[in-house]
Amino acid sequence: MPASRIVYVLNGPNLNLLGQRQPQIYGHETLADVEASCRRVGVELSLEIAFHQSNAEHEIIGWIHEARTRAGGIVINPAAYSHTSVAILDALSACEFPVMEVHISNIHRREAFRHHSYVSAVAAGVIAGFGTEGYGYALRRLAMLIDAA
Ligand code: CA2
Repeated sequence: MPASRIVYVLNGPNLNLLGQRQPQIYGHETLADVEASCRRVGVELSLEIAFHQSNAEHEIIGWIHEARTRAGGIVINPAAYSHTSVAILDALSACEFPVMEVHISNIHRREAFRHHSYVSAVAAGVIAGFGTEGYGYALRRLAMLIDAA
């Protein structure tokens, strides 16, 4: 598998609780379901998926640094760090490949503090409000960008 076809799918804090609380906002799928569907789409698109979740900012930054030298793109749902983390923005800025930002909910129809994401400034695209299906759409778009490069 060439490095360009390895894609990191990174998930920020509290996304380990998916499917367990607030289904009216985040749906009924668990993070394990999201991982399984990313892997299915990955097989279809000939992408190798490195799927991770952490509640710790430094761990997410570590995976971004790892991806920088061994991957062809990142799909990231930074969760609450979207709205707070210049450190994650800086780590993503050091990546030369496309970054797709995903939000399960439509952050723009929620509280004002969710309307701004630091990550969007370096994202090739942003998907919000498509539920967990957004991960698959992001992977498809990333594969198109990788194939076109
Ligand atoms: O809509 C999204 O995907 C978010 O990135 C999710 C974050 C939120 O802080 C962002 O504003 C939008 C929250 C993730 C927490 O997920 C939970 C899932 C189930 C139960 C509790 C939290």
